[in-house]
Amino acid sequence: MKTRRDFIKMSAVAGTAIAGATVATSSLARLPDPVTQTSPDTASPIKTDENSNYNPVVTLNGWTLPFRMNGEYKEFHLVAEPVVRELGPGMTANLWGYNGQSPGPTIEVVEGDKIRIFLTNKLPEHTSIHWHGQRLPNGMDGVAGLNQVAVHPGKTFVYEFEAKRPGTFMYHPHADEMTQMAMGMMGFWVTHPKNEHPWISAVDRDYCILLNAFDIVPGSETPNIMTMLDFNLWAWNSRIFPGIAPLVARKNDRVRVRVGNLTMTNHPIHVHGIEFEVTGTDGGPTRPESRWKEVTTDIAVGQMRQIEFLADEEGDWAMHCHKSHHSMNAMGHDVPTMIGVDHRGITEKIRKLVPDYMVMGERGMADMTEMTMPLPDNTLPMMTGDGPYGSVEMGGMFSMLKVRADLAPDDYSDPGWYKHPEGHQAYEYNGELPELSKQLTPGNSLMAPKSQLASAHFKAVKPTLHKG
Ligand SMILES: [Cu+2]
Repeated sequence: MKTRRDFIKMSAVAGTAIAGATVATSSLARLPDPVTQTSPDTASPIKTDENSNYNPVVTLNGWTLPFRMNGEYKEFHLVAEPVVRELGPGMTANLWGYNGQSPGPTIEVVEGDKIRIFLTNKLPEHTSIHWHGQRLPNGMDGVAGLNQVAVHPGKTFVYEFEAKRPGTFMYHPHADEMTQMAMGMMGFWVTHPKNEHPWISAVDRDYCILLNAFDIVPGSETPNIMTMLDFNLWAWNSRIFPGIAPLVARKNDRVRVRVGNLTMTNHPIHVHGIEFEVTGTDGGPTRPESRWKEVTTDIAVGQMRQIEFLADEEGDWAMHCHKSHHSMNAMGHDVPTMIGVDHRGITEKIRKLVPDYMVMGERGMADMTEMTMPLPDNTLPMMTGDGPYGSVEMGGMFSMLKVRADLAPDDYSDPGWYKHPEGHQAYEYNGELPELSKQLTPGNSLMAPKSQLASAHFKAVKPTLHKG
C-alpha cells in the first residue's frame, strides 16, 4: 500500500511541483485528499514502484493525477471547480476545470485495474463525468438524467469500474455539456496494457494532447459559451502558441502522441520532418497490417488517435493543425482582405489625426506580427512567437517536435533552438538575377496589372515570354 511519504517522494522527482501532491492513505479517510496543480508547465512523468510496468505518459502543459491504493482499488479524487488558466504568456482565462486546471489531470491506469473515482462538485451548477470510450457498467457511464442523478453543487459522487481495455480515452461532463465543455471541462485518460500486446509497441516517449477551443473576445477573460462554430482560440490542453510546450525527443526515440478532439470541428494534425502511423483509435490499437505512413491525420470531433514515429531527424520540426485559421490566435475574423487595396490617400489623411496609424494587412497579414498597434489587455497577438530567425507568425494549435541527439532519456525540458550543421539551412543568393525576376511585380504594384494577366493568359504558350 502506498504511504503518504511515497507520494511526497513522487512529487519531488516530478519536473514541476504538484502542490500538495499527497493523497491521504489512511483507511480511516473515506476519500483521498484532492491534489491540486497550479502551474501550467509540463509535469515530467513520475516513476514509482506501481508504474514500473509501464512508461508513464507526459501531458503537454499538464500533469497526471496521483492516486492511492485502497484494498484492490486505485482511488482518485476529481474536484470540478472554476479555475484560472494561463492560455499563453500574458493571457489568462476564467475557465471551469478539475483540480486547479483545465484540462483536468490525466488519469493513468493499467488494464485490469479496479478504479474508484470520487467526483466533488464545486461548480455553481450540477455536473457529471462521462468516461468517453470505456467499457463499464451502464450506471457508471455518467450521462446525467439517463444513467444517474446529476451531481449537484457541494455533492460528491463515486464512480467504480474496471479498466477493461488498454488505450486512449477522455473524460468530460455529460450535464449542461455545451456550457461545461466550452468552459474547459475535460481530461485525458490512458490505460496501459497489462501484458505485452502484439499490436501495442513499447515507446520511449508518450505524449497526450487534448484539442479544445474557446471563444474569448479580445480584451476579456471568460469564454462565450453560446458559440457553436466561430471559436477564436484553438488550443492544445487549454494552451495556445506560443504557450504550448514543445514535444521533446531524443534522436531515434520511438514516440507516441495521443490526441483527443473535444472541439466542435475536425483538426488535421500535421507533423514536419518524419512520417507517422496511426497505431490506435477510439476502439483500441490498430492491426499492424492495416497501418500506413502519413504526415497528417484528421481527427474528427469526439475522436482519439494515437500516432507513432521514429524521431530519427534532429531539428525543431513544426507540428500543428493544418487548418491555417487554427494556427493563429484571436482577431483573425471579421477583418476584410486588404491585400492589394491602395489606401495611400486615406492613410495619409488619417495619419494627420493619428500619427501611428497603419492599415491592417496591406501587404499580407505577416505585418501583423510586428505591428506596434496596442492590443487589448489579456490578448495575445494573432500571429506571434519569436523564433531564432524572427517571428514564427503562428498562434493557436502550433508547437514543435524538438529532436536532439544529446538528451537524457528522461529529460523533457525545452532544449532551446536547434543549431543547424554547416550546409543544412536555406541561404540567401547574392549573385546576378535574370532581368524578369528582378522585380516582384511590374512597377512593384501589389497585384499583377490586368493587362499582364491578359497577356500571360493568351501568350503563355509563347516561350519568348520567359526570355526577358
Ligand atoms: Cu484545427
